[in-house]
Amino acid sequence: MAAKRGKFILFEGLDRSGKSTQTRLLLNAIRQRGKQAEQLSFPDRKTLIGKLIGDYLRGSSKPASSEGKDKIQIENSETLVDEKSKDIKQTENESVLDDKAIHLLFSANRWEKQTLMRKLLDSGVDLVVDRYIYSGIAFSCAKGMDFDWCKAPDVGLIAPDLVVFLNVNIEESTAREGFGSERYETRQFQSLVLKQFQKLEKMAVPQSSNHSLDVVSQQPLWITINASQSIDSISKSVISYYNSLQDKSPGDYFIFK
Ligand code: T5A
Ligand code: NA
Repeated sequence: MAAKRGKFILFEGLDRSGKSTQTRLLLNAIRQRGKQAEQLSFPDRKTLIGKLIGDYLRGSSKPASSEGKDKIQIENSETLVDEKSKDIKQTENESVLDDKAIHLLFSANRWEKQTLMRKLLDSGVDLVVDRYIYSGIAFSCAKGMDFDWCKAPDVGLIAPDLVVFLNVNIEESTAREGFGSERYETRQFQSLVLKQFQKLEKMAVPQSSNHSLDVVSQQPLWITINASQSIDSISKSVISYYNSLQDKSPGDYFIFK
């Protein structure tokens, strides 16, 4: 075990807010100092669970709320079920998963990485993570699901030392390259998700607080950065927050409550 554990930095934000870009830049900055750092992204689409999630996300560009309506209509109409049984089976294979089931899969995808994450942190390796618990809660609550229900499966996970919320203007993120190719990628749904992230932000330790507060409150520090700035100036702010994080010993983590 290393004398100091690695730091756990998490990027959160709407789709196309620049998380992957900033994850890569922070990772490079840490490595340039000769420190070990690893990147993790959630969902991790390479695991068995991640493959199911990937199919779900690619399956439809419609937000789940509108899909729910279709499902109820199908369930209530026997004739429609007879006529369309083939279609229904096919749709099931493609992308129909109950909102609660997909929520639990996203959470399970985080749990399946916990042993690895602890091992890396305890051996002094920094973790730079692209989406985690907060995306899990924000995207599901944006469908109208209950906050406590959504939070419950993630309770007990290692929480990050620092959450960097990339606060992008929706007009801008939805105009960025590639937007609209996956489920959840509609302007309307993204604005519902943003409201949920803003609720989570209010519950976290505010940016202006003295950093020692994070130890007292046992909560990760949350900073919100204007993600419409240049890639370079966002990266500079992130690195200065990273530099101000306190050292901790192996095994000494925040645990998500
Ligand atoms: N989800 C996820 C849940 O519902 N529950 C969960 O528990 C979890 C973990 C996963 C989806 O699943 C949902 C949320 C998501 O809808 P994903 O694989 O994380 O999706 O995909 P995205 O979030 O869409 O990730 P992207 O890679 O598409 O977006 P990023 O990483 O935020 O953005 P990035 O860095 O790739 O940048 C996008 C574009 O913008 C440019 C980049 O060059 C790139 O072209 N860009 C900027 N342009 C101008 N100014 C800046 N500052 C810029 N920064 C980046
Ligand atoms: Na996306």
